[in-house]
Amino acid sequence: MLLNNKDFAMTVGINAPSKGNPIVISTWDAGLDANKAAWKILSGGGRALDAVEEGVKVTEASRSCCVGLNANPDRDGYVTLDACIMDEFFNCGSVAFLERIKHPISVARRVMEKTPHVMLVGSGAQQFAIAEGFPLEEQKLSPDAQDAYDRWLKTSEYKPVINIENMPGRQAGLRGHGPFAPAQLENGEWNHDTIGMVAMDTNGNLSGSCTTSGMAFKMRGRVGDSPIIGAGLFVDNEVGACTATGQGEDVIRVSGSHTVVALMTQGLSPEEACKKAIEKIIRIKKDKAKDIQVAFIALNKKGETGAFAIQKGFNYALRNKTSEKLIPAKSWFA
Ligand code: SD4
Repeated sequence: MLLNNKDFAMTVGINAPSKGNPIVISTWDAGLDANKAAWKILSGGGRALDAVEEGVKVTEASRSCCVGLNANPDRDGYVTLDACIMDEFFNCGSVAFLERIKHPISVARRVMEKTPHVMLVGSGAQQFAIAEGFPLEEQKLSPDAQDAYDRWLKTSEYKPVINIENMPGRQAGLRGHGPFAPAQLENGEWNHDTIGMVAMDTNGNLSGSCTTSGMAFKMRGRVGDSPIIGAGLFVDNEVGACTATGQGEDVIRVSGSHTVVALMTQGLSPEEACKKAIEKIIRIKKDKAKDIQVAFIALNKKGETGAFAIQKGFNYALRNKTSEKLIPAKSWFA
């Protein structure tokens, strides 16, 4: 039996979309500035897709550890960027391992709109970006990234030895579980701060974006969850949208953002759905869960939002007609 929209909404426990009440949420405190740019579009009646692109472009252009060309490099000293975008029609576009392009999110959108593909990577993605008129930026680390990289080189015992990747983190002199991409940086901060954004426009349509430089000092060529549709981002315009931040490998293995949206389809609230997906990761990782951070934020068709993280300290930024704020997320570990 085919369900019409109303039947479907009842089946999944979701009411008619909250039309006329635009909203945007995004990860971490950098989301506050990103939301401002998104809000300009949403409050003027613009499309959620445009809002989530313009929003995260603010972070891509800013001084950031973890997003855009000013961010930390991979272990060989190159900044490599991952991004994806998804609209209300299941259209999606993505780039990964992209170098020297300032706005990977806009290249991802061009992949979505101008090619028959979903994902372009590496030199092919860069070639496409240049052909589309994106300037090729200088290959140079920002002063902050150069400092962080120089410090990391001193302490990491980085030796490009065959199979060194197989060495346990401790032997390689690093904390955490990724030999060359420590889960926590030397100052104790988690090694990530990706921006993921999901929004609903005045027509009740949803879109999302996600953009990152990935884990600092990652292996060259490593790609995380952020450019992977279903992992770092997923949008189902009948139900809701979700985006992820944190240890990408552990988001990918549970198709994190898709899982959250699927749970919302079953009637769970955004927070309950994020929590269940985090619990799945906790069950898989067992004792190792205490060494990683993963967080999800989600928005449903009613305009309700929620989040859940493995570790405390994660927050997300929300903007709608009545508020502009940072919301601390609940977490598995207190
Ligand atoms: C990754 N999920 O590449 C990204 C990193 C991240 O905040 O979230 N940074 O695994």
